[in-house]
Amino acid sequence: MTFGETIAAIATPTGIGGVGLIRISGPTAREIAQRLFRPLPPGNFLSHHLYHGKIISPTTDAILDEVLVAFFKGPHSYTGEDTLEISCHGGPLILRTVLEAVFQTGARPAERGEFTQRAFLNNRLDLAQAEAVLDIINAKTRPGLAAAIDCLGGKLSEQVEAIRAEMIDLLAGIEAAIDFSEDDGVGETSGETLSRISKVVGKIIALAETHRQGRIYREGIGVVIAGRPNVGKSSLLNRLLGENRAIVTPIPGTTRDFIEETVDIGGIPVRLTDTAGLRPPENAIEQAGIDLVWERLKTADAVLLLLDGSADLTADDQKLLKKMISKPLLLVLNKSDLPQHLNEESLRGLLPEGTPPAIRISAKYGDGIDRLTSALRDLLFATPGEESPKVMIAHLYQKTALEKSAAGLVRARSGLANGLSPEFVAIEVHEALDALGEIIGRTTPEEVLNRIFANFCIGK
Ligand SMILES: Nc1nc2c(ncn2[C@@H]2O[C@H](COP(=O)(O)OP(=O)(O)OP(=O)(O)O)[C@@H](O)[C@H]2O)c(=O)[nH]1
Ligand SMILES: [Mg+2]
Repeated sequence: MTFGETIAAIATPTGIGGVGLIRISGPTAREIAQRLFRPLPPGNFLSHHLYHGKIISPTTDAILDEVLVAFFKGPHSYTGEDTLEISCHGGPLILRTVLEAVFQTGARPAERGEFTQRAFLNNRLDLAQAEAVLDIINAKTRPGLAAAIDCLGGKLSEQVEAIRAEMIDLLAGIEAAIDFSEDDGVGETSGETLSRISKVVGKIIALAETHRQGRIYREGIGVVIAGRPNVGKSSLLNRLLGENRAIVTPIPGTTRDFIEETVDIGGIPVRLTDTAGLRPPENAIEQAGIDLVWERLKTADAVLLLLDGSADLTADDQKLLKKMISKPLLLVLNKSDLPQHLNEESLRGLLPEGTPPAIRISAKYGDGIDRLTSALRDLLFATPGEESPKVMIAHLYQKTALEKSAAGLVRARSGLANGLSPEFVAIEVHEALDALGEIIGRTTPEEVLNRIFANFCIGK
């Protein structure tokens, strides 16, 4: 597909660098090279060749920069259409000036992600791969980067296509049954069909379950430090960060706003949030701070509930514990350097089975911090040392699409088991197929596509 308009943008970040790249894609890419580049090569610009020369202003012929240009003839280019790349000197003004010259030849500014969107619409990439481009750019951890590279290479797409193929096969069998009369032996094959459906459902669910790890690797994880005032939350944040980021005082209610910083825990970026102490608020400022804590807790992946080990468990502590029990929770008893009053037995009855044992630390002096970080790592990766799956999904809409697909198949299976006529069973399988297709962009609604590409930067 060629689009009517040629688009152009600076593809490198703003600021000063060795080289800055301008990207141009569309039907007039080669014409633009002919208008702006000197000396003109004999004949024409050849695809996949690099030319050294100057860019001139199309209005005054003034030399704007000394550059390298590369021309890529569609469909053998990133977008699938004719593409020109101009490597300029990497200064913001020079890039702006050359880009304006490109606009003077009739190209228009590219929207966010529009190059990749064109690549997708020209079938150079499917949606899972297009998303992987963004994940590669944004990768924060090595495992996250490796997963995104695999996804761009087509590993997720291959797996989804393989499941689709099985579903299409199933559908063919079910649709064939529509053409036969009821006593034609459909009953005999349906047992086999049921177990094939179950197998496919298993595969889809297994892929959906990789979302938790995929997301951790892609985005890191959010951990909120919560507790009563003065138990040492800010001291713990400072200790884990290795710097005095948050104010610590003996006055309860010191922290009002939340403070968020990222620390590396075993290669996983953990966004740690220090919060206001939770108690009945004394004024509107404190109330606002406490409201924020509950907001942050809603989206937290895990909670460090901090208690003061040198004091008895209070009624407020117990209330907080009860409210947080639904989250992955680590109980931390601070101030281990002082005589200890908080008895772990008093906690046991309050916690559900399987809660990891409380950890005693001294945020002030650093005791127990290693134990705390390794317990946190174990909490995040439910099975310690768990191997990461080969193919992971990193985006929520992918998980939702998989769940929708599995649900459709489950309905098909129970329909079949209950003797529903094959026409209706086929409808459910069609829905399951469509849902699966959303991951690779076969059936993705346009507004979802637009939202996805709007997350890209300009020039990608
Ligand atoms: N002895 C001892 N004192 C500590 C320890 N951790 C914190 N403190 C002291 O406890 C007091 C409160 O510490 P903060 O870190 O400000 O407590 P907080 O939970 O952030 O308090 P708010 O912001 O008011 O909710 C300060 O005087 C700290 O020095 C510890 O491990 N041992
Ligand atoms: Mg504080």
